[in-house]
Amino acid sequence: MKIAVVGATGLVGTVMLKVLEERNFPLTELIPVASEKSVGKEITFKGKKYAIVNMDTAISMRPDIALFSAGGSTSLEHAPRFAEAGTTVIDNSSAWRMDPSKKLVVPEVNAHELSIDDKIIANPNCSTIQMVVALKPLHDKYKIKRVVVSTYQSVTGTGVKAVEQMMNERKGILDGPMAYAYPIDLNVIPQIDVFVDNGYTKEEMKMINETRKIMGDDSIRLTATTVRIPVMGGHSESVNIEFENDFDLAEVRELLEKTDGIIVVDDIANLKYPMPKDAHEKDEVFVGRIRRDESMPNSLNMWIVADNLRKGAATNAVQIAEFLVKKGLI
Ligand code: 11C
Repeated sequence: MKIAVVGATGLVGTVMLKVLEERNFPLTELIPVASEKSVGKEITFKGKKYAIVNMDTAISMRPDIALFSAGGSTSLEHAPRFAEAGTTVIDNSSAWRMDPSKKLVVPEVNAHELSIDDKIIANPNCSTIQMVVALKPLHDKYKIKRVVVSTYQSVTGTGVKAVEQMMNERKGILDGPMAYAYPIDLNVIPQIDVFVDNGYTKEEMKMINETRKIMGDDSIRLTATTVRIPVMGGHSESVNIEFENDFDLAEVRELLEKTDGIIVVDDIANLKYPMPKDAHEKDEVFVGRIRRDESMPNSLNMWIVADNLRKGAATNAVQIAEFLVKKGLI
């Protein structure tokens, strides 16, 4: 199994390599791919050194799977070239997500949709992934009518420049390069990505549109407010859900506890609830503060946290690859 990691030197690419290594992915050859300025540099994977190559070299090596995390325009240009060479691409950008001919996959939710003909598979946005993992078992049981979500998102979602901005500000360096329009340390910015015509941001619209596509149900109504906070380690979400049918709170908890990939941390007597500092470098989605919304019938509140670079990006992509291998779909 030859695996290419496109964008191997970026924040998500680096975590992809780590996750492949940790999960002992059955690869025989690694092909790290990055921009021309990194070509020739070496990365170490499982104690072995691999030279970074460019896109054309990688395509000529005909990998079985290419994990892409190199941005939308790179993906639009190069993912089809890999696919034509017979490689299955799992793409972490937003380029293909809403393309009706491409699957948008969170393995715990809809891996069953995948077939051998899917040569470009889209990996969803981080804030969407962690939410749908928790929504799916509840939707199956009680049918979701409406979701209201507010996010508290880590600066790592923006990339290295944002991490540097926050760390500089923390050290009192206030004239360094800015990833955001405003200081992020000691601040909260109610804008993630650019605004679109309806007054929402692109991040908010991704959460709305991607959730419906992954859950395969356009009848679910959603509204989102996405917010950047000065935190690393993971995204947090306050999620309010209205169901068609009533639920039993103990049963909700049991359903979540039984779901693959979810860890329920909900013991308020001992002040236990999910936090990004605990989710950091973990592959699971953490759910807590599970309680009835007493202002509405059939409604629930919960708090969802996950490492946005892991389950929100790299781990989800590697899990898709694992599923393809297990089911013989490559
Ligand atoms: C953020 N969710 O936290 C974004 C990053 O579509 O994959 C991921 C953007 C994407 O800023």
